[in-house]
Amino acid sequence: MKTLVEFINDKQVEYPGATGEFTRLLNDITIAAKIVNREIRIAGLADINGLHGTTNIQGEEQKKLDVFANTHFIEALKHGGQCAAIASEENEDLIIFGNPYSQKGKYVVAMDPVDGSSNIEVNIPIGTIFSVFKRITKEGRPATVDDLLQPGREMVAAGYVLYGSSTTMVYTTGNGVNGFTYDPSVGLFFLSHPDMKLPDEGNTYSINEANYNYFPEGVKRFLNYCQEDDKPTHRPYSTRYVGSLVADVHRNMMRGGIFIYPGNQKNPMGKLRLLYECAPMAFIIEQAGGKASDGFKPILDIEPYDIHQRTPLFIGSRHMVEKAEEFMKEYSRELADFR
Ligand code: AHM
Ligand code: MG
Repeated sequence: MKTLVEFINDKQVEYPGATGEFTRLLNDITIAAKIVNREIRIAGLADINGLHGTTNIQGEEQKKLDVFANTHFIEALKHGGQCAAIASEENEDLIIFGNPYSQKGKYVVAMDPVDGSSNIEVNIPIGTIFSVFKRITKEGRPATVDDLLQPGREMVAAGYVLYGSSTTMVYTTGNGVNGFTYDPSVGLFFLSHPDMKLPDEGNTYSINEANYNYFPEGVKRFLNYCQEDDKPTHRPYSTRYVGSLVADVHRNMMRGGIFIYPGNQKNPMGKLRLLYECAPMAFIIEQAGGKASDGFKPILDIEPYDIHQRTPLFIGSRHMVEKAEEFMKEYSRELADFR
């Protein structure tokens, strides 16, 4: 049984000249994930449920667990010293570490410490999402927002932690995807899902259908397609919607399927954030053989202009995402230029 730490260390050996900094960074993320996991597992007993009494940059009320997880991930990365700055869903501004003129960290991180916050109190799976970039500004100088505003294709690593019936960490460094399950009795993640691959087809679609009336025509047509009777293609498909992106994407990762959070008339760019929700999930899914798009082009090709910007998301099994894109291109073409 290989542990996550052994796995990360073994990978480092494959890169001659590797300094171990990236390895340390990933290990720090793992440590924070374990601390957050411990807290989640006692939610309901400890006083960790409920509101923190503050709102984040998106005007959403922060839960106690949002704030707890955010603090622990920030602390872990700060003490490690490899990370020069963090963009977090919970902080309006970039968090820049240390004396700005003695920045040593080579990397910057974007993260959603607790994704699916609305599910915390009702004991439904939630997650953590992160992406890692190499900074483009010079080491030794303060990191800037430009270090984070890189297209997803430049990412050096991305991962998610799913706090579900078990706790699983899935990550990629651009060379396949591997999943690790946490064994609480020994406090270690073990490799449980080596070289994860997403089926090209699936028969599940996940979308918040309550917004149907506001969806673009292309999405409505795709949903009609999913609901049609057609034995050879196993339609009608099934709907599954947890309301935690990590859980919905992880299910599709294991079984195939598509997750959609489209733009709608009220929010043309949808709800989900590019840097710390959509792009890392897109990197993982592409590495596992799937596809992620904004309906017209790959999520990983989007040039970010704001650390908190949003994007529509179509993600999952390759053929299903391509089908959804066909409908978008045929019936909602006018939105393509809007993005
Ligand atoms: P959060 O980061 O504030 O928790 O919001 C993101 C979550 C995703 O996990 C999930 O897919 C989506 O919001 C659900 O939104 P909705 O309730 O509109 O369906
Ligand atoms: Mg969140």
